[in-house]
Amino acid sequence: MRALRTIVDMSYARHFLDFQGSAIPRVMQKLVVTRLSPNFREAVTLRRDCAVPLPGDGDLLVRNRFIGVNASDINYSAGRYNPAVKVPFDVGFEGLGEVVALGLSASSRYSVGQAVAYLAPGSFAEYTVVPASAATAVPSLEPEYLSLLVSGTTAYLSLEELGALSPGQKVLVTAAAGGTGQFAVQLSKRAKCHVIGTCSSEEKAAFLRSVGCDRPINYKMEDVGAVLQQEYPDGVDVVYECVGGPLFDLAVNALATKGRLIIIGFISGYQTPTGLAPVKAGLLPAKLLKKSASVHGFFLTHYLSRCPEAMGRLLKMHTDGELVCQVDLGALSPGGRFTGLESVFRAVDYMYTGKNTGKVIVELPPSVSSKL
Ligand code: NAP
Ligand code: X1H
Repeated sequence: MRALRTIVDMSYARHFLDFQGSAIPRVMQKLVVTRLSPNFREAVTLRRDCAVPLPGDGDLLVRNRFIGVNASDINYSAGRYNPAVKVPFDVGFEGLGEVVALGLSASSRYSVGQAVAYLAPGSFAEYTVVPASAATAVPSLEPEYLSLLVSGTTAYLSLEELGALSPGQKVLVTAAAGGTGQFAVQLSKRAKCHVIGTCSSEEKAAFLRSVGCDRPINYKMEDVGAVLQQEYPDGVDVVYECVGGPLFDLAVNALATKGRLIIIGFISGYQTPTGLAPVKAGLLPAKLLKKSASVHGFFLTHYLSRCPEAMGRLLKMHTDGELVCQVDLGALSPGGRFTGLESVFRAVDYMYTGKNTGKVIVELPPSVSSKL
């Protein structure tokens, strides 16, 4: 009944609606793409006078408490997802917060006050309207749960659909200490594989060891190609490839007979004008043929129907203490913890200087998001 009343009140007297002591305001802040560019600071503007949106029948209105930063936020702000897109448009793929209002048909599965994580556009805002089908109930408002949503499910589903992992196989993960790489490492260990992970610092290498990575390679200190040739002369069976460019070429060369390389992304190219990270593709057909090896692309959007199942499995592993969800809220970044929408800019910069360990997450404290 409370849910029904809430949506009715939302429509007619939004300003006066009371949710557990804090009103839903009429206006809010959000980040908006105002100019297409992969330079996030040039592309995106913080707007302070936006109307708080109303949920439709099948929707939730979520007050965001944590928002997830993804490498591809800059592909989105560059208009690469949809070259026909017109500015202004909302940005941010995922968030975690509490349901503050909801539509009638959404009230059969969700209720006001519930903690949810969601995968839907426009999360870089104080409030976001989310289709109920894009949300997952989570036990509490902890940022760790948000790391599972895109980053965790990407690793889970890509390795399950395309990895064909079996015990004893060798798995190479690039950007292994990052948001999604950390899960690829742990899920591969869980499948009893030998895991090699590339990263850019000794701190990240130590983190990788702590989550079971057998052979962290700090590419600032060691030559990745040489390590792979000397220590893995028979090659690696699976590559979870996030970086692109020269690292992609090294990974292709390192594939074992019947090896599978999964293209998760190519972050080393995203800041360039084309967004691409060139590889030596000319030799690729011959290299793959000689080894009966294969290269697969994986894009989470094409596997959304399997996300609830993946999220359920990952949540259980985490609750059972079998999966570390490393989150990076910027405590060690220049300028400190990422708090408030204005700090999304710093969080993107931080990711692109390669400093993050785990999933980059920005907190929107309740005092900020409930301000009238
Ligand atoms: P992330 O791995 O947490 O952060 C980026 C990491 O990549 C950095 O810490 C750095 O680690 C490395 N890096 C950053 N800039 C780089 C550059 N210019 N050149 C080389 N390495 C750089 O980010 P994420 O959001 O989880 O994304 C990782 C990859 O997964 C991206 O390619 C992203 O597009 C992809 N992804 C794909 C899907 C999908 O559906 N296919 C879903 C989620 C993410 P080190 O230098 O220590 O390696
Ligand atoms: C409809 O399918 C797609 C797939 C990818 C539409 C757009 C893209 C895209 O913009 C991406 C993308 C998305 C997610 C991700 O994790 C990585 C990437 S890389 C990328 C892209 C980069 C440069 C381009 O010129 C084209 C696409």
